[in-house]
Parts: sequence; structure tokens; C-alpha cells
Amino acid sequence: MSAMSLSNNNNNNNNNPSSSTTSSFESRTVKLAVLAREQGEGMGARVRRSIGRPELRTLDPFLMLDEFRVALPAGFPDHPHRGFETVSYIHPDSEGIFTHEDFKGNKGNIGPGDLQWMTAGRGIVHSEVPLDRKVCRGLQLWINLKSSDKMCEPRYQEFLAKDIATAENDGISVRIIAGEAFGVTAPTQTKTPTTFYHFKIPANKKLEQKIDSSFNSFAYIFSGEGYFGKEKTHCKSFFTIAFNRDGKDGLYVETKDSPVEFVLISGKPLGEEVAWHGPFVMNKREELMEAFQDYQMGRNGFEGASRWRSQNGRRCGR
Ligand code: FJE
Ligand code: FE
Repeated sequence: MSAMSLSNNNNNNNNNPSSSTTSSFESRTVKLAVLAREQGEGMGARVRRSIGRPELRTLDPFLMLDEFRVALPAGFPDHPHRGFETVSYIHPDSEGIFTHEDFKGNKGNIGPGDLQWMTAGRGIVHSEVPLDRKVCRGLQLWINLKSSDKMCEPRYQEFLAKDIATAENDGISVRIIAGEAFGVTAPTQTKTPTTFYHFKIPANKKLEQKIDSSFNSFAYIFSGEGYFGKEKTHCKSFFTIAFNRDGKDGLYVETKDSPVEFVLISGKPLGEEVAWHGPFVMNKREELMEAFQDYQMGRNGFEGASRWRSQNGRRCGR
């Protein structure tokens, strides 16, 4: 508990070194650094899988992180989800736009810098398809839900680029997708406690970022290169860096000649059994079978699922 209150009171560490609450900063160490190569997914889409690749199957509570680059006719047409949250974040420099539709009639566009935080809960069937032939680039993160949240009512939180919390400190900029950085807190509500930061660090800078000492944490590099963790491990574009918990509540990153752009994602581990098949993530095998049956029969949250066809899905595969 003391570590938590310390991290909350101590977020101005960087710009106020003389603050009386400042503790000596200790960074986590690097557990694993691994390159995310491109692979095929969905309908003709290309993704770099970060969490979820063979060397890094899961990092509790995170199930998957994909960096996607997708343009029509590729996409992710009609498919279900149950038992977790999907976070879709379009890169601010993306040329293209994503469109989404679900079986309850929700639909919209997610453009450059926009965020959709979808809690699938007991069931969502939807279609995620680029608007046109411009390449849409971004991240999709899958966050597991605890047993008692898996069958919750589905929920969307959507934030336009202009409404995403941002902060800057000594030339380092951060877009705060969830959680708190540089004293600024995002409005995003997360069922599973999660923080998600998009940092840009210019050359020759140092960053000390607080992370709750109980959270698992990793970084994924969009571009550039930097030196991560206590041992200052050199990493570049498309690397995922998983950190040890080490009982530490901070992460150190520095740059030399080059800037670096990355996301830092951390979450409270659930410590529960995982029974996972494709779009359904439950605790027990029997619950997975129920999920398949519910989806097929259109019940327990999947009402109407089998009759529904998206409009935007028709643009896919042609
Ligand atoms: C999925 C295969 C999939 N990464 N990145 C199986 F590809 C998907 C899926 C996605 C996805 C969607 C977007 Cl918009 C971005 C993604 C995988 O939809 F859900 C299953 N089950
Ligand atoms: Fe999906």
C-alpha cells in the first residue's frame, strides 16, 4: 500500500527534484527483448505481434498486442469477442482511418490519434475495416478481465485525438491513453487496472516513469532507438521489452544520438487460470464451450449474433 501512495504523490519527480517527497528512483530490469516480425492476420492484414508471439505468449493481464498496418481490401470483418477488453489506438501519424460496426448497431470511425476502449464482457460481435485504400496504422491491445468481470455488460469508451490527455516535460511528450504521467491523468476507465502511455523522447534525454510496483509492464517501440531499464538495454524499432517486476515502481529510459517513440503499457496481474480459444478468453474449458455455444445459439449476450452481417465487412476481401 505504501508503494502505491508513494507513486501517486511522487509524480512530479522529474520536474521537481527538490520535492521533499522525492525518493531515490530505482528502475526495473529487462526480462526479455524480442523483435516483432510482420505476420498475416484477419483478412489479408499484416501485423507485428508483440505480446502473444511464441517468446511472449502472455504477460498477465495482457493477452495480445498487435501493431497493424491495414488498407482495403484487408481488414477484420465480422467476428465475436468474450471475456476481455480490446483497445484500438490509431497512430497519430496514420494516413488511414478504421471503421467499426457491431451487432447492436453501434458504429463509427477511429481516425489518427483516436482511441476506442471496448470492454467486450459477455459478448460483442463486430467488424473492424479500414475506410479506404490508405494504410491505417495503430495498435490493438487485448486485456484480460477477471473472472467476475468476464460476463459484464459490454461497454465502449471512445476518445477523439483532441480529447486525449497529453503532457510534456523537458522535451519529452506523452499521450496518456490510460493512467497518469507527468502529473496528468487520463479519463479512461479500465476494468482491469491498466496504464498506457505513448512517449516520444528526443535525442539525449532521460526519462524516469513511475509504474505501480504490483503491475506487469512492457514497452513496444514504434520507431527510433533507446536504452531501457536499469541495465540500459539497447533496443530499436519493433522490439517488445518485457520488464521484471523487481518490486520496483519505476522505469528508466534514455536516448543518445537518436530519438525514440514507444508505448509503455502496465497492468495489474489477475493471477487466474486462462482458457483461451481465438476470440473467447475464459477461465475454464467448460466456459469456453459455453462461449462457443452461446455465440452459435445467440444467447447470454450474443442475441441476434447469427443473423447479423456488417455493412463495412462487404468492402473486405475484394
Ligand atoms: C481476432 C484473428 C484476428 N489483431 N489488430 C483472430 F486477427 C482477430 C482480430 C485482430 C485484430 C483487429 C484489429 Cl482492428 C487490429 C488485430 C487481431 O480481430 F479477434 C481473432 N479472434
Ligand atoms: Fe475485434
